[in-house]
Amino acid sequence: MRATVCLPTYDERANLERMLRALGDVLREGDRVLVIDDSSPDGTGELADELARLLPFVSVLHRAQKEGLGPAYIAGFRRALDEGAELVLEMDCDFSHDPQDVPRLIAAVEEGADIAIGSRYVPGGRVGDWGLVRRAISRGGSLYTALFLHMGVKDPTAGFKCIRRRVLETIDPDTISSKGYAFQIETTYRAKRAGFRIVEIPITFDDRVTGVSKMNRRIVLEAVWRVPLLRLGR
Ligand SMILES: Nc1nc2c(ncn2[C@@H]2O[C@H](COP(=O)(O)OP(=O)(O)OP(=O)(O)O)[C@@H](O)[C@H]2O)c(=O)[nH]1
Ligand SMILES: [Mg+2]
Repeated sequence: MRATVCLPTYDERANLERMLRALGDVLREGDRVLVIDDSSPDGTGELADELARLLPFVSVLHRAQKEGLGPAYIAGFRRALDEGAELVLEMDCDFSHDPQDVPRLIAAVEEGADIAIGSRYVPGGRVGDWGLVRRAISRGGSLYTALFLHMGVKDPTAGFKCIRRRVLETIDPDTISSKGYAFQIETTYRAKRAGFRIVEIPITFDDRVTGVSKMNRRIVLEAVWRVPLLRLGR
C-alpha cells in the first residue's frame, strides 16, 4: 500500500535534510514525503523546495502562516488523499520520532490495524532524555485523557502514527478545530468511536537534538479543556 509521510515543519532547517534522507532510506518505491511548512522564518520552506528538486519522493505544501500542528496536518491529509495515498503517516521533523520506526508502523497497518500509534507507554516503549517536567506533562496528559475518554490507548497524545486512508475518509478531519496535542487525541478518539482498530507499537522517543521546541502552555491548556468536551460529544 502506498504511504505518504506528512512532515509538518516550523523552523526545522537544521533537521530537514537529514530527516528527508533518512526517510528516503526506509521508504519503499512509490511512497512519498509531504513537507508541510508554515512559512518558517528560518527558510525551512525554501530548503524543502530545493531538496524536493533533488529527491523525487519529496513534495512540499506551503502555508501562509503558523496555525499549529492541527491545521497543518489537516491540509497535509487532504493533499495526501488527493494524491492517492492508501496510508498516511504523521511524524515530527526533530528526530524525536526515529525514521527507522516508520516501516514497523506501516507493517502494523498492512497487517490489519486501522491506526498504528508509535507509543512511549506500552511495554518496550520508552522516553529518552526528556526532563522531569516534560515527562510529567506527557504522563499526566495520558492519564487525564484515559480518565475522560476510556479509549484504552496508553499514549493518546502521540504524534507518530500511520493511518489507513479509510479512517481519514470516515472521521472528517476537516472539522477538527484542535491545534496542538488535543488534535492527536481527537483524531484517535473519533477513529475509536467509529469502530476502527487501533494498535500501539513501542517506540523510543528522544528529545530533539537541534532546533527549538514549539510546545507551549497554550497547547497543553487546550487539551485540558477540550478532552472533557470530546467526551460530551461537542
Ligand atoms: N507546519 C507546522 N509545523 C509545526 C507547527 N508547530 C510545530 N510544528 C512541527 O511539528 C513537529 C513537532 O513540534 P515540536 O516543536 O517538536 O513540538 P513537540 O514535539 O510537542 O515539542 P518538543 O518535544 O519540545 O520538541 C516539528 O516538526 C515542528 O517543526 C506549526 O504550527 N506548523
Ligand atoms: Mg518535538
